[in-house]
Amino acid sequence: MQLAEVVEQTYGESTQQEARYRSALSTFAGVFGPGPVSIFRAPGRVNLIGEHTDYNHGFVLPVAIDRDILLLARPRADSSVNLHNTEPVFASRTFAVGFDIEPAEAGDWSNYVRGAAQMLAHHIERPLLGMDALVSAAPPQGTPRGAGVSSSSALTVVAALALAWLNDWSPERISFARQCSEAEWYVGTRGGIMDQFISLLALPEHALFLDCRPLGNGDYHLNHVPMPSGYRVLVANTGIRHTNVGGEFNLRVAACRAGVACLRERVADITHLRDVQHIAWEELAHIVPEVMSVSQARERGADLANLPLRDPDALLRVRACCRHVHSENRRVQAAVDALSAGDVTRVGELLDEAHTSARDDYDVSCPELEAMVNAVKKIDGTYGARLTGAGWGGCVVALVHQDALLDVESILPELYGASTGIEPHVFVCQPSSRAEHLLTLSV
Ligand code: NG1
Repeated sequence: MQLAEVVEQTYGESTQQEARYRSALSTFAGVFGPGPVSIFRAPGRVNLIGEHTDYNHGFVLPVAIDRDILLLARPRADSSVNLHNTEPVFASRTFAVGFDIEPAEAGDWSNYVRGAAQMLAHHIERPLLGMDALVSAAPPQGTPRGAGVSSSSALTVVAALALAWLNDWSPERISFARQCSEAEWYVGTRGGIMDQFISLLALPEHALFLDCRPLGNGDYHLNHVPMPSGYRVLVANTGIRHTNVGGEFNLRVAACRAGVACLRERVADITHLRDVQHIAWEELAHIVPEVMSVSQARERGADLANLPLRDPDALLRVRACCRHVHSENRRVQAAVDALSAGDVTRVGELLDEAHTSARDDYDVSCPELEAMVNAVKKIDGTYGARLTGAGWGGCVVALVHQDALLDVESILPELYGASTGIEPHVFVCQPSSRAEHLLTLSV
């Protein structure tokens, strides 16, 4: 197949995308010389609904977005990985594939590729070939960074996919997605599985229902849910960068684990809030105290090991946090039903309820997220609006009818800017396809 055909198959007709690929190919030839080159891509994602459920073994419903990372690669005869980036702020890097790859300094872009390479070295039981590789991830077609659309996981996935393919290793996708999520721990965060799963398993025009509870055999229950035609996914970045390394994220995790300890009174041996999902909340609420301190939660038997918590007197809003997780899991299931029935109005209501629950029960909103949600709601043709990702900043997600796209792109930044003084980054996307090797050609 020719490049133009592959690009059209992946994005629909797009002269910008074709120009982006041609420019990356010519940069590759300039940096690494003429010869064969293989092209890989991995999409970023946005979570439609299912927030703070993944680490409670609950449900999520992400979509892959049509903003992706390209990696162009040629295998080497040795184990070196030579990395070049089309954006000059990301300096070129070299390392050797192996069991124990030395990390670059914290925050360095190459660490995502190092993590992927080290993971593969542990899974492929033979010496691995390295690669000469060019990464192209610049917006607008690339995944924006720090915008809550998981550009980091897309880089991990595309690097792992390329190295696996160049080394003739074709793993089964679900276990590969799990391996990629573990590969990302290399950079020092202990994230969940959602981002790598959606990047590797997405279908065009579908969301992915993912049950984050592993089945005994290492498998997961997942289900592709068709998105209604004529609608797009709106992602509106507040411009407030959130970080999960501050103490608040861990306090929410601790509140859930405290809830688990208390709920053992009702169901012995439970390990995650997921284990009480089948019981009506009204039967559970009184078992969970409204508030507990970190030290009270420990005394009650909460498993807070490996969770850095600075202040033993910090208060955990245990009942409200557990209520959020319980109700959110049910909303995810209801959203799957509504999407499958093409009932966009119902999906919008569920997104709105999810936002209220995240704000009032989980307490993870902030004034800018509220301003963005309110601004989105003022535009006809939008359905629901909720914070997506951990909260405290980042993005709002909504569904939008295709007839309202122009309004969204012009009016939304004005409305949000007027109430916050911040110029937001707003984009509309179509659910995209999974990470793939697209083509091998000569330059
Ligand atoms: P974001 O804020 O998109 O990085 C974080 C967690 C997710 C999930 C959400 C809340 C990491 C890397 N990511 O997402 O796994 O828990 O918060 O739903 O920890």
